[in-house]
Amino acid sequence: MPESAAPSFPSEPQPAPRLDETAYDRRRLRQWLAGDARADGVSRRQLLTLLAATAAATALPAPRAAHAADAPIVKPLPPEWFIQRGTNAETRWEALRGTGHHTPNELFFVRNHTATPVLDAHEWRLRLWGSGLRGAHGEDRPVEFGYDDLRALPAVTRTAFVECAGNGRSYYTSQQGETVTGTAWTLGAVGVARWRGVRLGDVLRKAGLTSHAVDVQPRGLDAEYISDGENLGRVRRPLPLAKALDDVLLAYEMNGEPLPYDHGYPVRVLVPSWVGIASIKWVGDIEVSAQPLFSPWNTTFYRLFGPGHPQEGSAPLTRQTVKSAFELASGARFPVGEDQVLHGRSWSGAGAVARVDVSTDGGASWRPARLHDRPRAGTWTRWSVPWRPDTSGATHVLARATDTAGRSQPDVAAPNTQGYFFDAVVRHPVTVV
Ligand SMILES: Nc1nc2c(c(=O)[nH]1)N[C@H]1C(S)=C(S)[C@@H](COP(=O)(O)O)O[C@H]1N2
Ligand SMILES: [Mo]
Repeated sequence: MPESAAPSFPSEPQPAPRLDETAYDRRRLRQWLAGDARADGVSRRQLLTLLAATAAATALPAPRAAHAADAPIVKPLPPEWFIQRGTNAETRWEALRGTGHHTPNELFFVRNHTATPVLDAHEWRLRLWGSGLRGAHGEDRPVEFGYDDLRALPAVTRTAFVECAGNGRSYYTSQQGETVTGTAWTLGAVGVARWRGVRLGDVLRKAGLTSHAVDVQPRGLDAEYISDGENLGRVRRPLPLAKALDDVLLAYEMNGEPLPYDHGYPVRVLVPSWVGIASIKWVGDIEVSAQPLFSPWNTTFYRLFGPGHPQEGSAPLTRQTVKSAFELASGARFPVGEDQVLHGRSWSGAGAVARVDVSTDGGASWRPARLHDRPRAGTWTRWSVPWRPDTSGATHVLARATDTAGRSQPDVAAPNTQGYFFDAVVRHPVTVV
């Protein structure tokens, strides 16, 4: 999404009669986003900033339809922060150096099956329906909540990572020689934010949850997903009721700001410690079912297939594995004989990371890293190690985390056809000059 991508058209449509400048300005910005307005001499970034400000600050009615942006991702993606991968954007780990425990919203990775829809919070409704609710709440007769209804419920805040199940996928190929399908992420499909919202459990109970309910299935308002020519419908994935009632949020804030468009505005599901696909963005409805549910996202996708796994695939993926990353570019260069401090972060879906060992000699010797966070479940622990490289040449730095559940990163990750759950120690190339 280069800056020059701001669309311009030869004939500008005449603006509608202007009743209210604020409302009109917001509509104009949306039209621009949809490629229907000119923006000569104004930077894309400036317009996006305006757009975010009006979305956060105004409560005026706007057209119901979601306008698909002219690019799959709305926010700026400067190449020093992101690696663009199709409809997705991977955070560069070197850009996280010095950013604090929480990933700034502007730096947070984006995983979109299609494109970010630009929704209006005050037109938005959350619809709950299904056989697990009291009363006859079919899809045509849902229980509805508006944005203000959710905002009026007790709010909770929690720090949690969102990580794609395919994070680290490219290392199956580069480190293990395996062929896998899917986005070739390195380690930047993860971020930590402070999420604020309401408990999904509170909303389910208000909607009339019965003791017969077993699964809930949130569904996004983004476009239907076409895979290999087949329309799989809108992104949706069943969540067992036990998890839904445990620690799941319907989040409307990220790091103290309204959710950015790309991260689910106005409301997303946030499922702590689980694979990112569980955290449905732009949630529009939730089926509450007395029967178990299936979707492509817990059958075809997000199970482990291939030799070493059951024919029908593993159980659906839930908690994330253990991983570590250096806040360092691949191939970073260091002067010989000078004192360095290497920084990184480690995280796990099964518990806190309370121990990290680092090697600066390609895995020959290891020493414990100093931890910079009190280890907490559901988020990462930052760490550092001093290093004085004494011989020039190419080498690898490695980090191995151990979580409080006793899981440690292996040398080799269990291969699977779709390249999920790469948890092995990554050999990070560096050069001493
Ligand atoms: N509606 C919807 N929700 C979605 C997705 C999507 O494409 N559409 N992608 C999922 C996947 S695979 C991941 S990893 C996370 C990424 O969240 P982020 O883009 O906020 O980082 O969102 C999940 N929720
Ligand atoms: Mo994902």
